[in-house]
Amino acid sequence: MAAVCILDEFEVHNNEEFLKIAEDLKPELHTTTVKPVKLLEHVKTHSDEAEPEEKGMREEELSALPEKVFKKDDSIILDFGDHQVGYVTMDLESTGSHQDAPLYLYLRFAERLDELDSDPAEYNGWISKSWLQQEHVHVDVLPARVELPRRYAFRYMEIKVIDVSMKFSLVIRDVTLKAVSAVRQEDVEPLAIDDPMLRKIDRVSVRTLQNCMQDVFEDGPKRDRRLWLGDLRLQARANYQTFKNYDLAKRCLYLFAGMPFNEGKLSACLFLDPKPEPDDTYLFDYALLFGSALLDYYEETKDEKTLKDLYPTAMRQIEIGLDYLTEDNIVPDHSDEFWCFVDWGDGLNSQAASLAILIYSIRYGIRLAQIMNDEERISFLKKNEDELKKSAVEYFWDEEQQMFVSGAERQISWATQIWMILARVFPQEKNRELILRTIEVNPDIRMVTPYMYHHYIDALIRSGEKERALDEMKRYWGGMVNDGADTFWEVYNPDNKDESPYGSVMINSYCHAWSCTPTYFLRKFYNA
Ligand code: RAM
Repeated sequence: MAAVCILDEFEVHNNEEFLKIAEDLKPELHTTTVKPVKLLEHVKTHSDEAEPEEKGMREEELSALPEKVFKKDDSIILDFGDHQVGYVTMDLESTGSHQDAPLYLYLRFAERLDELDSDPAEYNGWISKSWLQQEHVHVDVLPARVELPRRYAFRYMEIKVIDVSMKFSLVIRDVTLKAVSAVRQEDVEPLAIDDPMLRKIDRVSVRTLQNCMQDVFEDGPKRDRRLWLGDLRLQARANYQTFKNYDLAKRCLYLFAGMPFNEGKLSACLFLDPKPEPDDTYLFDYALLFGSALLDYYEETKDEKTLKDLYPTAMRQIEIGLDYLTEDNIVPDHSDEFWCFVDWGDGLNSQAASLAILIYSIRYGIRLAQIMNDEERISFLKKNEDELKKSAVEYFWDEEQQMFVSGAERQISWATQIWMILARVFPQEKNRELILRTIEVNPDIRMVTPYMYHHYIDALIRSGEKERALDEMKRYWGGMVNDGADTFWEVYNPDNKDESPYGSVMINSYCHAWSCTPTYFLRKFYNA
């Protein structure tokens, strides 16, 4: 389990003007009515020993649903055809004698069919099991229209009858979903690339993004359903190439800048309800990357008012980052805390990557300062950039191994090399050699999240390895497609498909914003 860094003192300084701008940009959600496309049933046959034996699934047309009569322990799985986010209504009736007892149902919602094979009662991860999408529902009087109050993220809905009575049975007349999103799929231009796998990857990316675009850019509509700064930066990039909903990006940037804490730090994530509030979690890298998200937004929109409003916040994050430097001009090693995210990999030492992310953020800061004609800041940042690049080489470059190391144990990881490449500590040709060497050496400390893979693909493209970047996208995101993804996942480690940062894959999110960026790469760098 990651040690959670809870701040001793946490003082929020709301900027009401910024929060008002964000509130005024709150989107009206589009709604779509969706019906299941088919029914799935576990087929149970009896062997000679009379032991029931699972023999896979039987598929049926949706039209068979109202004809079915459900007794105690009967169940059915409704397949909604694609990943959905929204609100479910069920029309239920009884058949037989008068309903002489409440109907008692168990409902489960799953993003992937496999999830239904697991038992939530066995969940023992370290984050709340309340995220598991399941309900127990009593219905006292039938017929009834049951409107479930919660929003679910799912493709499959399982309905199990815990009990009816000996005298009546259940009939499910209809189940309907009101799907919600801030954007509509039809507003996205088709991808102008013929490769069928890349087209699939693009389609799944766009669906992932759409289902995460709600009141804000959520990280995952199943979990955590909130606005994380690191996720926002990547979602916004994908959004600029697809839905182009600039208002939602602007709203999220103002929300972060509207709720700094302590000496001006940005929180790693925000809650929206009952009212906007920052989480008491600071992540060094996420806060620094605010400037990169702001520059992306400005380059897309040329919205000078927003740039002017939010520029001081971006600069403050860099100053705070610089304040952490040791006498040796490096970032201290906080790898035993949840302090600099980088990736969810077990045992990853993030010290060198933290420094690289600081250098990367300074480069973005310089570009912002240039647009603002802020000469003083430009020279201050350039000086720091040069010095930090020197200390990165001095402390973390291992001449013998020709790779960057991190922490007292001199750990070699994929993440460290990738962030040093993105920080442009070396010129492009040397970066290209480094990324190729990393691929060849394949350090044991691997990447596990699509968030880190995004930066890997970025590093390949920036090092002039565009074709290889395409192959790697096909291998990684294509791997999820081949494993049945309708939307891309929070965690995908091709070497360990049961990987979960939380102690159980049951709680992993299978529609996760930070995984949607192939559409950004494909449309920005490869579209005809
Ligand atoms: C998880 C979420 C989120 C991410 C953080 C660091 O809780 O998956 O997307 O940004 O980790």
